[in-house]
Amino acid sequence: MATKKHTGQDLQLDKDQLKASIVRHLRSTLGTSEQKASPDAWWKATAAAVNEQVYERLTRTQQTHFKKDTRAIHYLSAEFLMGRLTSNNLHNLSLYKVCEEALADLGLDLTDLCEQEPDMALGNGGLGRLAACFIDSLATLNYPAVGYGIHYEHGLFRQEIQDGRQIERPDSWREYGNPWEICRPESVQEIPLYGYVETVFGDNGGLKKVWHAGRKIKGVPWDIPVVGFGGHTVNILRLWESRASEFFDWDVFNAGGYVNSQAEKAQAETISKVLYPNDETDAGKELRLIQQYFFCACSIKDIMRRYKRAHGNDFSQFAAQIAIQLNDTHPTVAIPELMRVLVDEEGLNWDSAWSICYHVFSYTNHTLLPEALEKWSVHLFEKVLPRHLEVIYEINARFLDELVEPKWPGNDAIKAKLSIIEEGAVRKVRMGNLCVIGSSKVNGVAEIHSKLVKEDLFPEFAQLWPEKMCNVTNGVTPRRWLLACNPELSALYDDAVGNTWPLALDKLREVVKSADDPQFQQKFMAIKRRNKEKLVKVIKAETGIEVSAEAIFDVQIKRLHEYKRQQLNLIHIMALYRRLLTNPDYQMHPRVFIFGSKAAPGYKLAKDIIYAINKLADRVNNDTRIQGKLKVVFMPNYRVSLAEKLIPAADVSEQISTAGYEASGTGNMKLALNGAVTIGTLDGANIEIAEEAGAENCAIFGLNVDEVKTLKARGYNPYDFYYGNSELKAVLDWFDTDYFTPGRPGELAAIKHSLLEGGDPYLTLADFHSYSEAHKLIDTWYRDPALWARKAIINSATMGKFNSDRSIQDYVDRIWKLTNCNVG
Ligand code: GPQ
Repeated sequence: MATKKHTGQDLQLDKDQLKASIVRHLRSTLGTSEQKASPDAWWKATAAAVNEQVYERLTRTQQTHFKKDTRAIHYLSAEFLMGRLTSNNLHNLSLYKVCEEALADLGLDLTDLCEQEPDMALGNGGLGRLAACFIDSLATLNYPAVGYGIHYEHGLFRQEIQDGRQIERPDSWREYGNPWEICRPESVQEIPLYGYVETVFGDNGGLKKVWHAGRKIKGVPWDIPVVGFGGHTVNILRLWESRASEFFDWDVFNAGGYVNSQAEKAQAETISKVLYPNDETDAGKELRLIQQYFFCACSIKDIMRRYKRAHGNDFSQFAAQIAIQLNDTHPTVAIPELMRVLVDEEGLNWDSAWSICYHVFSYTNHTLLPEALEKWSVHLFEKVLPRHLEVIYEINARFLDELVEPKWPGNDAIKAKLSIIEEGAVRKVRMGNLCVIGSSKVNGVAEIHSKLVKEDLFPEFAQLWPEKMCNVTNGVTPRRWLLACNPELSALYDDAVGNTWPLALDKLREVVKSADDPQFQQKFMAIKRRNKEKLVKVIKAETGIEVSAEAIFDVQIKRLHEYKRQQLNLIHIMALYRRLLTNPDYQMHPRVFIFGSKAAPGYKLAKDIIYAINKLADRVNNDTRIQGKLKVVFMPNYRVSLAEKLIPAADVSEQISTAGYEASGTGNMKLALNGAVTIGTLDGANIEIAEEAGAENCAIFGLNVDEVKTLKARGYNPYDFYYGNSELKAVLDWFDTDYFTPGRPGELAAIKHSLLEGGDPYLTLADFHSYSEAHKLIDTWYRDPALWARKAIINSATMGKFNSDRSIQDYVDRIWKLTNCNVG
């Protein structure tokens, strides 16, 4: 019997069919005509035509999953940074070319049309984008998976730059509708909050807890289909929107309380109104805890509903069927929620319920920064989730008595450290400890990070459960981050190694043998050059700044944080500028430093650094004395769709965090994959990138993790470096002047202050010299075109390990134990 090569092949469309479908949707779905349709209507009609394909495959996937009933993973994440979906869905359905041609026939350009789509920015940065890459890989590898999160009405703020300063504007990604989401009223859930707990006699004579909620909130699911590459599996991302439980409280309304009933409605809707714009800091707000509980409780109910449809009230298969991944501590409250549901509502005894929970949950840690490890005051917990606090106390008591006491008899210090409850003036619930105690596996996101999680963050837990701690190095989807964003390089790779690399990124290693081939080098660098020329236009359009594609494009794109050290890049650019001013013959290839970064609105120093970069840019870009050798560009409103334009055009990738602070990084992977050479510290995944590409193809600098620890233990004094390096001193003293802020001296002084009196907690000054030397190396390399091309090619060709498909397969093998479910 002939095997079908491609499931879903019967659905493939040709150009004319797609064209007809787009026009039909333009008329019948969008209610307009070819003559008067706006670009927005054309985009939505195109999406609607594509959705015919998506929904059919979604239905087939769901039928297959129901029939096969194998274990599924439920990825709980407060953030999914999806970006745009049009080009991604077209690529994954193998419809991109067809659609391009269909639209061309209609006189339209697909790339332009894709620009109509607002980014779905329901995340802050790396953590949210990782979740988006992971659900792409899960669908691509045909694993049954559901992503669960929050349907924020407003995603991450839109950043405007006014006189060099960041201004936050609301993001309204779905103001005019979004064609990729479907509301599912049939799966609405109701969620309790507040109230009190009553102890009553249960049917079997035992005591039973009943939570009388003070309020109820409705959770309305919105599904975003997640199309795997090849279009076989279409999973869903289910995002919960909060609504008031009853639209109108008629009694209140009739009694003249219209305003009150409206206030209730507004309060309920507030829960999913906005994404917290903090990255790696604990917001510590009541609303944030409610957000977390809201989406976890809705998701657990949804998981229960689906499980019961297949298994009724027999929970013996629950742990075998259900895996739940906690993406950082934000969804931790899912653990006591599942315990509550199993014990209070389903009547299981504690031990059975706990055994289920323990086997269902796993936790990924994404940071070692203490300020990011969430803690909630016991008082707040008691008010919002009174029953959950009781459950947490019970989990904690059993853990301390049954595990800690036998292992460390009478050791109160260890008990205090491992307890879920932090004692003190304000007692707190430690979500990290709860995660570790309630999960069967805990993973970090790069080798070094996982080692530090084990040795520094949770050493006693690692002693208790050595087999619980593991590593899964992060990855990125090569479909979005090479195939879709860099079409010319993709085509070159198709020619060189065949077109299977989007599924098997390791294939690109074959290209290493061409790294010294002048013809291949020429093609590779010509593509980079054209990508840079495209970016030159974007830079001009967005900032008015003129840059030359002849220069080295040196890119630092990531959230603004002291540990990521944009300030190190900043002071190094100032040093270069000073060198050029003091020595007009200073030898360097022209360089454009490009930044893209949002600062948390309340993070004052981060905002000052953005301001300083912009003020430096004003001065440098308009200084004719340096003959255009140096340009500085701050691209406003950094987001996924902008990353897709910056990354293919980058020559140099700045990955310069203090060693031990960047858990992994994923931008580092995307940039190297597109042929940028990394200048970086031995931190996070940089270490593994250098292993794959060869250390000689990266510019590694700075203190390593051990050296950072040693220096800190010895007592780090930034003044040693300030007085020990006259260039560094001169650069820092510049901050006190009005050189960059004419007429307003001292406006940038906070940066200098943080690096000296502030103690320079991230060792910026300690790494300055080594960073500056690494940049000299980059410059020397670049001035040898064959050498540079070789390094760029090798970087791109050796990133196979960082395919998020590999990460997902590691999760499957080490944690989730799923079997693939091929959709027929
Ligand atoms: N990360 Cl805890 C975030 O983006 N936000 C967070 O709140 C936390 C971590 C990042 C982390 O900084 C990067 O090093 C990782 O590559 C990324 O998570 C994904 O693991």
